[in-house]
Amino acid sequence: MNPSPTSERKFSRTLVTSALPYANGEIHLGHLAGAYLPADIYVRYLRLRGEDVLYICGTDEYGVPITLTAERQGISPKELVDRNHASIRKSFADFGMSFDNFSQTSRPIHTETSQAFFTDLHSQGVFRQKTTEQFYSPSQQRFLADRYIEGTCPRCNAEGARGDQCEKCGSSLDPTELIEPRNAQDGSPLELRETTHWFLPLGDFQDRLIAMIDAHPEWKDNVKQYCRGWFKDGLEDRAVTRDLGWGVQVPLPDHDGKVFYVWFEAPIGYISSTREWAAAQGDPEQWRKWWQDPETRLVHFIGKDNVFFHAVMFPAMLMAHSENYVLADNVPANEFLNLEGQKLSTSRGFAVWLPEYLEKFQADPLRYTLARNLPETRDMNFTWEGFQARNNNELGNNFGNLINRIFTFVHKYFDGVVPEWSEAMMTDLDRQALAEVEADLQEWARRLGTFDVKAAVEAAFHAGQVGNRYFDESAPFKTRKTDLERCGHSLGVSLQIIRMLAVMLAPVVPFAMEKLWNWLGMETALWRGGWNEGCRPIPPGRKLGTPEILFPRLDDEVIQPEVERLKKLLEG
Ligand code: B3M
Ligand code: ZN
Repeated sequence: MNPSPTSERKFSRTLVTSALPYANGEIHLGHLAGAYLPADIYVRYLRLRGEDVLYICGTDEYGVPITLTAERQGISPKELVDRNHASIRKSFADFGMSFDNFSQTSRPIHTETSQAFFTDLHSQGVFRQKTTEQFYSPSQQRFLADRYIEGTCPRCNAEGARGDQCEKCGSSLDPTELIEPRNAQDGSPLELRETTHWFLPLGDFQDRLIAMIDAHPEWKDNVKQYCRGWFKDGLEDRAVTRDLGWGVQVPLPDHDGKVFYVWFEAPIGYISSTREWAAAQGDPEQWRKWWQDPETRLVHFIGKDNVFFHAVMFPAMLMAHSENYVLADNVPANEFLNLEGQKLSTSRGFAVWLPEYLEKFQADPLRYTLARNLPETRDMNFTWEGFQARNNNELGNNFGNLINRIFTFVHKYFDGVVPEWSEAMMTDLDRQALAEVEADLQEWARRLGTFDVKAAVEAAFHAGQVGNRYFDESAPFKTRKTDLERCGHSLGVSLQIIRMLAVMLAPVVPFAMEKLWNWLGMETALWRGGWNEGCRPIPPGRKLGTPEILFPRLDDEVIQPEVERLKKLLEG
């Protein structure tokens, strides 16, 4: 049987994080396919294997986009993030995301943790201070972030270009390039004033970061390529403070109202969420076992746009800290998910939002559809038609139908009790089917161990096909009339295939597989080492539960309205 996922690397526990979603709006399919579903499948796999795993996340609640949204809605940033945190937490829970803790970076524990982290680096003299000129608004008596500045685009002369980008010609800009820069909110003139910020000298850590990447040839090519590109250009100093109102205040007497740059404190949010979890366990210091013990394997699940902050900036921060932190053992970053062949666009509402999806559909079909088509090495595409096909043809016909036929036969002809089946009665057909599914189970475990979720689910799908083929060829619907003993034996063999399918599908479609696990009368808790029992034969004589339809069909009348909705958005 496969060695445990962490034993090859001499780790005794795994700490898994998913990128903290901005509390600026809802979760959509692109988020799920990127940093969340693959992580949840991996964490559930480790729990199935009885591994010691902690899954940490929470909402990322600072940054300019959040203050812009709050101002547009006429509420405070705190009201906005609290409302969105609650909605994101609920939709994640309903989708089956099995976090051990889901915190908020606007909570006091994060302020305390990130300020202590900054103070440690500052007291070591890690930061460089630089004075630069920034736009100051006399009318609002504050420095303005790029998004709060507008003017005439120097490239295309369009009005209303923003300090960071011109929407008209797409040029990325520096605010000082704008013609007649002014306050985007009240149109008042601006003036350039000096301001001093603290910078993390990333170049000082470049050699250690290169050594870290080189020590992990198993990391995905996209991640290694991005990093090597940044190293080739030479890592520059990175500001860790901003002149903003909403953020974690710089804990220095001369902070002058400055706050941390969101990407400095957000990754520290993984640590504060772990501290919050440890305190809730009644053992506040336990967080150190997860972050400062070399036997912890740290894995960050993210989207490709977050590689710099997880493979360069955060590791450099951890290296700089005076205490020994573990560094990421892997950063499996996914590419992007497109929708009906188009790029997702939250600004145009061209997305499938998780709360709206869950109002009409179950979580399992979406988990399965996304898992079968994850953007692991290149951007992938979601279509409603494909979703319907995966649900009806694969979940329904391949798995659901097989499970239902076997349970129905056992209930109808063997009183719902696992029939006599034995080694002595095995035929080549029986042995071949079991060997193929056992090989699929091994492949499934191997693939999940290297974060190849899509290939792991493919192995489970193949096992379902073998199960269906075996049922048809062993033909219990015939042998029940001619040789009831043979009929019982083949149903017993089919139930061994079903228990292995239950293990393989559990991380992907947990809601359905928890039901199946109970119907099979399994004694071990599925998510606390269910793998061991799932790999042992189900003996004759065990009473089986009564099945129900696990994956209801989805007909055109529920799919078409979703297709039409997106078409209307595209037509504009
Ligand atoms: N809030 C997610 C994003 O860039 C960002 C991740 C923070 S992880 C510390 O969409
Ligand atoms: Zn322009």
